[in-house]
Amino acid sequence: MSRLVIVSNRVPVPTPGTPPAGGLAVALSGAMKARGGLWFGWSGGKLEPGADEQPEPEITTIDGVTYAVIDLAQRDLDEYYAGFSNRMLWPLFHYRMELTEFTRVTLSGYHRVNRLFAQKLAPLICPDDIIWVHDYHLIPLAAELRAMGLRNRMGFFLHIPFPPPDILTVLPNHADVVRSLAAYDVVGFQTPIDLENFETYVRRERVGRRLPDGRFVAHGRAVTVEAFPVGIETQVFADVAAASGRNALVRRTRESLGDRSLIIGVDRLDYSKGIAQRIQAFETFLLLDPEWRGRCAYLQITPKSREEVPEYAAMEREVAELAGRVNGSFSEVDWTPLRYVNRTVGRNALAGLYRQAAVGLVTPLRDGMNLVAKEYVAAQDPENPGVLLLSRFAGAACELDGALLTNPYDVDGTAGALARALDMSLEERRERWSGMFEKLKTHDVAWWCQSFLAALEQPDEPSQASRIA
Ligand code: ADQ
Repeated sequence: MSRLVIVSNRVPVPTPGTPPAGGLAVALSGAMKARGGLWFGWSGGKLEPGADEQPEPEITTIDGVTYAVIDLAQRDLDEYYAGFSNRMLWPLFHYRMELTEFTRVTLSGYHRVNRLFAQKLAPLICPDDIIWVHDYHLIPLAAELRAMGLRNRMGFFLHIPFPPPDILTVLPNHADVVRSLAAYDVVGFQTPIDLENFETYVRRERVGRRLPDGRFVAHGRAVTVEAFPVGIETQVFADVAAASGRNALVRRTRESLGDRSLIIGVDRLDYSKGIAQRIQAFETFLLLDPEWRGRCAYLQITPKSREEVPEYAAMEREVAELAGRVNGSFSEVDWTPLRYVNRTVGRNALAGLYRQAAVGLVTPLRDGMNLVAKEYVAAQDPENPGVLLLSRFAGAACELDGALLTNPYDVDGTAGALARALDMSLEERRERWSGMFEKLKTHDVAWWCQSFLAALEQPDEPSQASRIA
């Protein structure tokens, strides 16, 4: 079995005393432990001004996995990370053209950091290693490594949506992006919709075609391009949730609710997650269904993220104002409708809170997959499961067909769906939940990881993964 090299923007180096990393990190480290592995990327740290801008990676081996990380200069972070990755690719790939900012300076910083990654990684690579690159920050990495003479099998997984061609072509260098993807042997998307968008682009822009074996020929290379929907550690999550009654935060929350129904939302503070529209839908629901006033509470747990990007600061103000307005309008002396919390919550407590909640509100305007939707389902009590209210624009909607689907732009529609979810009979809730849970058990994060690696290791056989759902 070949050694596995993972490359991602950030590397979750385990440190003693920190809580276990998320499901993705666990699955990827598990795959690396099984075959020997190296995880390469940014440390999260900054180079001191004036320091050598080409530092050697810091290498540590923990539990059978080697981690190699580099610090980045402030200029790199401004241009590559906050700039081209998060002010151009992120909004554009989430269909938000009006939030993009394209500059030659940030594009050049993006390529400079990808070249730096390639230069620092290449000496650590052995000829038989397979290399799996993650996400939009690192699209050009394989092309950089190939330019340096590496012939290893290389795969790329995009965690965010791949937009339709009319949106992708807003990117002035869209042709280079797709040419860079063709330098990989396997390209994985979250859903069949992303795959279809890629296929339409390739056809319309006349850069390639699909082969009879399912692969694409683009820019002179044959590439396996498939959907591999990312999963969670379903059973682990379900077990943690079932045992969460002992968790102090979960117990205190339950007590504070009394017999009120809990509605929960858990998202990074990001404009793609549709948090403002969701709060508006909750406000409309309280207006239209006054009998629920005093009988429910909506808990929105939202840690801040990417505060260095201006659009995030603006959204933070907007959401905080909205939350204040709803509470100002509807609170009673002994009842607060919305609990808006800008914090991270540990996994055990989170699982317990999901389990307490009668409704999981997962209403992104656009999302690659959305793991919160899957976690909410996995955490439910099989005897008395809650209802997942899910945006049709989350990748997870391709799989979770037992959810109540909603269009988050339709605030009134989402408000109506919320009332329907809270009123749903036990029988319907059980039926909707059990099909979803079974699917999540088979298509968990280990399955995702194995499917991708199988495609990466077997050059000519498209895997089964794109045929699910
Ligand atoms: P994200 O945009 O970060 O991921 P998501 O898939 O929902 O979105 O994952 C978020 C994770 O963070 C979940 O595991 C959730 O439990 C955790 N989390 C969120 N808020 C939290 C809080 N307050 N406290 C503790 N934990 C919290 C990107 C893409 C997604 C894709 C994933 C994986 O944008 O579409 O599903 O990668 O591929």
